[in-house]
Amino acid sequence: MMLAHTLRIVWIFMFTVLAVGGAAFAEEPSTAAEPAEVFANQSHIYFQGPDGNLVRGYRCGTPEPSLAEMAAVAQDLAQHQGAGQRGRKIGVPVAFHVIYKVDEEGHEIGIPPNEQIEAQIEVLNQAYGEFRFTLDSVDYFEQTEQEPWFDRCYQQNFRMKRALAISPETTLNIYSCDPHYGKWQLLGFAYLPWSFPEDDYRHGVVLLHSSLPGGTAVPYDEGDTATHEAGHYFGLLHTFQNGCTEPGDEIDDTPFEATAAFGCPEGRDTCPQVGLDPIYNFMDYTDDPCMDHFTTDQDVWMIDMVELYRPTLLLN
Ligand SMILES: [Ca+2]
Ligand SMILES: [Ca+2]
Ligand SMILES: [Ca+2]
Ligand SMILES: [Zn+2]
Repeated sequence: MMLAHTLRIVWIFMFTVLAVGGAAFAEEPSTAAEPAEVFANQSHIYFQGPDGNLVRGYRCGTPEPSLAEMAAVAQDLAQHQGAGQRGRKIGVPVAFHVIYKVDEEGHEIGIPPNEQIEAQIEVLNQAYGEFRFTLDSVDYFEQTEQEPWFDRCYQQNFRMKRALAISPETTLNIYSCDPHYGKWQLLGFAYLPWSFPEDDYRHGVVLLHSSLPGGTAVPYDEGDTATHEAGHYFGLLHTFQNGCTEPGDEIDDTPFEATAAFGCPEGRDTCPQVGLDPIYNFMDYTDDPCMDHFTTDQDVWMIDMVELYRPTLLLN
């Protein structure tokens, strides 16, 4: 691939990070929202595990914004003199962090092939009309007893990111690992752009390593988990946010949807408002072969959110 020569492969060994980690984070909350709240109303999904058996889990662990939070965003937006269309794509350098473990027999678990990482960047570029993603760096972190961030990259995601994040104000940090909530596997999660300042290490996208394009997590194996989670990173909400009630997902050209759609339920229509459910949209919960686009208004919304909350990205 043409980007291969630009890769900086940085091996981060356990003790270099231990020196930075340690005691400082004991009182830090593990996640921004109570996990019980995030998953309270979610239906399970099933997908293929590495051994071919079905795994039960959740599609997305991104915390939903409250109505008060959305009102504040709407107010920011109303005062915003956005250009709306910029005429050129916004550059988004990606720092890709591979978190893995070594099992008792010495096998490395959770290291995606380089081709999958490069294919993931390509999937993002195909999905996003307004952004141009480039793979800026790839680094590898082997989990330790003290820093078990392959198995516990959800619970300890703030500690992990604090140790590994690279320039969050100019760079999209993506972490691949094995996120769980209790016994449930997560495909991925992110935080909305107004959740923290733009240079906060807690931003970024965390992915199940086998959700990369060509991974084993069928039917979530086209890399659309990253597309979906990056959508949250750029401020998009789920298409079923607020159900059939205003303001929905804040996007005019995505029809209201009562609940998340799974699989690919053609013709689904769960809200009385005009339009079929947006089941092909990247911000629903359908299978990767089903979801295939963002809408024009979602593109405009993401640019507005970058202008409001990630202005430093515009300097790339
Ligand atoms: Ca909508
Ligand atoms: Ca409808
Ligand atoms: Ca797809
Ligand atoms: Zn989501």
